[in-house]
Amino acid sequence: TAAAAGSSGGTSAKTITLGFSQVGSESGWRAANTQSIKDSATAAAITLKFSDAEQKQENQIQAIRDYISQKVDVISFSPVVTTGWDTVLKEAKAAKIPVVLTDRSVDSDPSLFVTLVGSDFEAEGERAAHLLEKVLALPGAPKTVNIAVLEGTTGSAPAIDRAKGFKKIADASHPEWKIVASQTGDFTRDGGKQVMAAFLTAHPEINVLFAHNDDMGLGAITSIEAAGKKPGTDILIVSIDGTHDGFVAMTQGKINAIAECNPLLGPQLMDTIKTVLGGGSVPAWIKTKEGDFMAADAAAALPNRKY
Ligand code: GYE
Repeated sequence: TAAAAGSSGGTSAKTITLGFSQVGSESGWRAANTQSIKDSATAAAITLKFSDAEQKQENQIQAIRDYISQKVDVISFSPVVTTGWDTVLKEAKAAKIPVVLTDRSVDSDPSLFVTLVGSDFEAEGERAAHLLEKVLALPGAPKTVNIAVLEGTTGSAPAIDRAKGFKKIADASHPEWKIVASQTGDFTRDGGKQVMAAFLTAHPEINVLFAHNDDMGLGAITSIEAAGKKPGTDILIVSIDGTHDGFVAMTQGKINAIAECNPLLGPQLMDTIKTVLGGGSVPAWIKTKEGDFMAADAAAALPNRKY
């Protein structure tokens, strides 16, 4: 009846429109994350407006402003860096559009967003350090440990927190670990390749590489081989993510261990959005479960990897 149609209020299944601003297309992890978000929005019958910020904060701020003016129901984004978000988050709040962060967090007043769906990066840094302990306990491992670090994007939550977690374990238990070089490779293969080439020239004593993601580790492998050294043997490598290509490099013995960071956040994100828009409450941080892998486990695990 007309009356029923007119009073469709609260319980009706209005289609949700989500405005999502992605970091960029910098890595294999990111490609899997983007696919997961697109697939799970379709599966959840959520209309997705998607934009790629090409690793630039100003592009993300612009995308968020566009979503506010388009009056989307909810905004989600993975912030490139941790700082500089207060103004635009306040604009979303004033427009009564909830913001659900995913993957990376911000350094802002926590009342400006509803929750974060993503990983514990500091724990990942600690796990990478513990994996390095295991790698260094294998036969033939060096006793003098000269570490090169390929950092993620400067100012990003995963770069800050992975460095912090790794340092925590190194400082607490490993006076024999020396970080001889540490620089950003921007989470890209090319960045890892370029920076590692420079490291190898300046610091021929490097015998361990901690890469904040697999892609930079894979780029570094190219430079290590070009310098006539054997990745995984002359230079031990531990990285983070657990992408398909990272696992392949482990099966080849070129990466020694990987701390997994799960990019398949889409289903949890869509569930969270539905709960939030339905008036339900959610925890301040919805953490992702992840595993640790040594090269010896890689061949058995590879067929079951989802990204
Ligand atoms: O590790 C890296 C990507 O924010 C967890 O971003 C993510 C990181 C991931 O570029 O590969």
